[in-house]
Amino acid sequence: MTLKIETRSGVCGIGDATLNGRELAVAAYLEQHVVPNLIGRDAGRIEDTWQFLYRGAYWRRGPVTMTAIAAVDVALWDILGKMAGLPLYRLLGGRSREGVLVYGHANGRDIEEASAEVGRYLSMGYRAVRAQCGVPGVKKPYGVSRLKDAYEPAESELPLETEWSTPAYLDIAPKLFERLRADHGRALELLHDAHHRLTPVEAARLARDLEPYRLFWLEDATPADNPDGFELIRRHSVTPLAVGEVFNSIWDCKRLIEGRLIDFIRSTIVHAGGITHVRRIADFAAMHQVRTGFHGATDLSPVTMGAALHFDTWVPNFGIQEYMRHSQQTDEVFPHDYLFRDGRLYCGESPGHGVTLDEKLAERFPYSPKQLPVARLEDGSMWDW
Ligand code: CS2
Ligand code: MG
Repeated sequence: MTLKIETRSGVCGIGDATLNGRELAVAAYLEQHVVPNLIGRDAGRIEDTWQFLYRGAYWRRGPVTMTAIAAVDVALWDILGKMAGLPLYRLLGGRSREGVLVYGHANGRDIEEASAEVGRYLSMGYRAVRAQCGVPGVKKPYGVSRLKDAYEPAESELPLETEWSTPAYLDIAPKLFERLRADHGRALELLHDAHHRLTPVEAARLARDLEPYRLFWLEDATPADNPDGFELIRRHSVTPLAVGEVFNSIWDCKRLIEGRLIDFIRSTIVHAGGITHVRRIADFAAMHQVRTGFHGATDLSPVTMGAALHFDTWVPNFGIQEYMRHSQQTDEVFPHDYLFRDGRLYCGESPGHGVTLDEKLAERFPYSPKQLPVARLEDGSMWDW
């Protein structure tokens, strides 16, 4: 879902509005409730427009609202860059680093295959890799996909039913990382995503069991709806923790950050109110030694990737950026100037965020609704996917 804003003088900016599996809700929110408020406004009043859309709606926060606001915000920053003739990172305050460290996803049906995939990522030049593997006895476990470069878990019109077994997972996950360190050494950065499936005490056990393998982070160890759970994990382990891809506001992050209950904040531009809001989150995180680690699965569009890379190039407390490659079709629909070299992404120097939209080509790919899977325990109980 892409929003295009055009000024009276003919300058265009684009913003990503993709909320995977709930796309049309954001489209309706934009079309019916946001766009009529934008007509005739000064495109340069980015902060005021943000406040207008956030405070002015009375109903605050939530993924649909914050994704819609993000789309407007990113499109306006893009316009500002084009009007100033400057790349976005320069508008934010200039370069803090040359390139942006990224991680890709290696996964396999078993430990053997996952380790071979990590090797493949290393040979592509990656310095950091997220690793996931199959769980014995579990059909369609999280993170093991047919696609090896992209990551598109929303596969069917109605949610795919998948299975989950926490005991089997807690048994295999440390074995995976033991093997990865044995096969690939200590220099590589390794990451892992538990995708919200553990209770706090289970997450504490996993974080502790993974300590010998020095993870860069353990992600979404337990659902963050209740941030208190992270205190329990912290009491038992020094494995760094990352959280926040499903957050949409600084208020979701506040307690976790100020309590130093996490090490990396994952909330990214498209789902957390755009550059204007994520900048506040990053500054707040910096005060508590928490670094950024933006979500960057392929179900976030190249527009979000482009904007995130400018942000990552500027933000002082940068940690890492997730990077899965979009399909060739997606790359063609969204021409962009960022590039990957030796494990890092480099944003370009074109004005704005450097990503454009080929509207003619996009017409060739009509919307086909897909929802994310759901997960159930072996006895049929609904679980977190
Ligand atoms: C995942 C996401 O990349 C990640 O860390 O947790 O890919 C997530 O599953 C999807 O973006 C959901 O649409
Ligand atoms: Mg994740």
